[in-house]
Amino acid sequence: MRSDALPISSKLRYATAPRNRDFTIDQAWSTYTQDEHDRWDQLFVRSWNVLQDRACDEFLAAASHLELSRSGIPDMSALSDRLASLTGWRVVPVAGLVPDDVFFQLLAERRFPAGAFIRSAAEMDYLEEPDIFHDIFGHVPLLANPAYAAFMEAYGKGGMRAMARNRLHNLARLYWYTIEFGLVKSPKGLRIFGAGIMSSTAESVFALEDPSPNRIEFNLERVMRTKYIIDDFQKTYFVIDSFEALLDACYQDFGALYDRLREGPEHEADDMTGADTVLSRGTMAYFRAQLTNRA
Ligand code: HBI
Ligand code: FE
Repeated sequence: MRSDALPISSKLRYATAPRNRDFTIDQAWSTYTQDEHDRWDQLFVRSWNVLQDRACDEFLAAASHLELSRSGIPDMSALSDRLASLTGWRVVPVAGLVPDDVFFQLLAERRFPAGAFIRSAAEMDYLEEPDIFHDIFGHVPLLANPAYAAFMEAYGKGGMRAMARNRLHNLARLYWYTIEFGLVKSPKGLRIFGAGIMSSTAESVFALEDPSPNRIEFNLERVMRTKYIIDDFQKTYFVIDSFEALLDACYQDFGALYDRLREGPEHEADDMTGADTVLSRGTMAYFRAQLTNRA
């Protein structure tokens, strides 16, 4: 290699690495370049500052306790030892998105798959496939919370049943509106707990402070009936009372619920229904401006 040649992207490096039957790979931590470690540090500092007084206390406390920091990409094995001593969860390296059934099997075993690659310098604000910053910074701290940890394991176990009953799209909406984009009440006001929000500084501000989106109290069936947006901020954020309350609402056989979901309405991402407990009705101003910009 010429000394001025670009190093192979970390995404490609892992995509071509040998893979185990459960889709896990070797993180090969010593192969990260200084640039890649620096990119983690930049992402970390930026998010950490924005998330003070925006992320839920459980997230901030656990991130510190697990020693997530501005000192380079974490070694998943050492991080897993710290996490496992709290809730038994481990974080395992994968090359990228894994098939749904593999994903559910890993969660059912309290193993969270994390992309081993880090985004390129051109993708600091937006990327399509979850990288190590999203997966570790966004998802891992709350796996230290016992109720959240139990919810994720139950989600993995429920995934197989949802697939067998053709209701995966409904279950995926639950994951989306809680684990990825959920808000939680706190004595000091609404706080972020969703990993998709945590790993985006722009959405961390938008989700809590912008007048555009709806903020509605979490209701399991309502959420499972609601479509979502994958390429922009959410039009509706659902708000849970606590991780215990989320676990309680979902710790049931979803069979009867899946039967009901075969009929009745599907809601658009910005719909409101008469049964909603609305915390703030969005103006949707941001989304109208987007339409104009894109036209
Ligand atoms: N694989 N690595 C990885 N990470 C995910 O979040 C993930 C996945 N495969 C499937 C998947 N998510 C979703 O289809 C489920 O949440 C439904
Ligand atoms: Fe995620």
